[in-house]
Amino acid sequence: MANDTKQSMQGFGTRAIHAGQEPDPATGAVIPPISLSTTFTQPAAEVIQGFDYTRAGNPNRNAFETAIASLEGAEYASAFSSGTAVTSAVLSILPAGSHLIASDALYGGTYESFAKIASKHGIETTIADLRNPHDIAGLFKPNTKMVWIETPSNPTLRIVDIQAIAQHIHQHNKDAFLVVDNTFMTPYFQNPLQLGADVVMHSVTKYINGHSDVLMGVAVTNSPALHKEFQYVQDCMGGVPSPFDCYLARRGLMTLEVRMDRHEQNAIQLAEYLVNHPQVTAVYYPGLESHPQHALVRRQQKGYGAMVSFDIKGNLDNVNRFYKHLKMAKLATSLGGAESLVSSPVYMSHGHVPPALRASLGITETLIRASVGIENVEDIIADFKQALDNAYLKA
Ligand code: P1T
Repeated sequence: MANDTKQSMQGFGTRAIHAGQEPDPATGAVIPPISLSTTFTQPAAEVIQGFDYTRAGNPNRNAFETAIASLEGAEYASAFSSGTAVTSAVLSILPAGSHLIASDALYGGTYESFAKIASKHGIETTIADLRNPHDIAGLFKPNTKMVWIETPSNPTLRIVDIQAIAQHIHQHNKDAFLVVDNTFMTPYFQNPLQLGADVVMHSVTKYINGHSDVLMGVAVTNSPALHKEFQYVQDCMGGVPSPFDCYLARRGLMTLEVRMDRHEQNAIQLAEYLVNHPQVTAVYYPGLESHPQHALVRRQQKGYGAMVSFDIKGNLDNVNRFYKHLKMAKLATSLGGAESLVSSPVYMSHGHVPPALRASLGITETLIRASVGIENVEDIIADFKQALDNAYLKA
């Protein structure tokens, strides 16, 4: 769906509430209703008035796509049924025999899409540490069509310099496009298209919907050609979200700014608490001055986000005792909801990533990933404190 440029001068929070969300012309309803109909009547065989079939487009999907395009400062957005469906959609537009370059620090499922699915269809992937952006120069092949980076990365919050990578691609390999997985940042904290990326993808499942009750993804771009391809994939591969999910995600966007501010305030305080904890051996959080890429973080991001990973002393027993004693935060996959969650990437989000690659990324048995929620921060810190204390007491 194309963005309404009229609204592009308004503030982020204003666009998050209004972009693509006009009152329903039929009833005046301020919040447009959920359009469940899968089909729309046509005035003539060859004429479509707005919509024809929900796989190709739907009023609720339009509203969501218009809003997220506006928030990324983009022309176009295409919603899919999950973040992973976006990855599949992007892979499906690459010609057979293509080569892609991906940063090594990726969500485990994205790694699997490249290493285990795309490889079956003749697409070759080079996985590389791209923290030094100049390293990419030696990786291009004549058939390199795409570079995919995730920054900050899941779960050890590594950063890739989007602008530097984009410059390399656009100078040396004009055929290739750059995709940035912006899930951890949301458009509120980072806008990769403005740094030279060609496509931004989000797992909408996370902060954008924000309430752990929708599975959805989106690809955002300023390229009419890429947008046309994504629209074609929506219609011809069919991995589109339901109207109800689009409605919920559009609703989630209305509070994105206030949620992200609160998430981040809480995360900063939890990270600072953990840094000083005697049982914590490492804290990964872009907002800490001790983050090895903090200067780049400050240049490229408008905020630090709310994912905090930390390594603790001991072994898996201590980790499981920590989980068992948490009273509020839940041990669960996923992130970005209002509630605080914790997880063990080595067994959960990155369980299928090869052990050597996991080890090089700092994903150990004692690494705990926290999605810091928007509860009262004293309660979050108190919960982590008592669970950490208990993790080391003899049973
Ligand atoms: O779950 P899905 O909506 O398909 O999105 C996949 C995805 C893509 N990119 C990033 C950075 C992600 O974190 C995810 C999903 N991650 C988890 C489910 C997790 O627990 O890390």
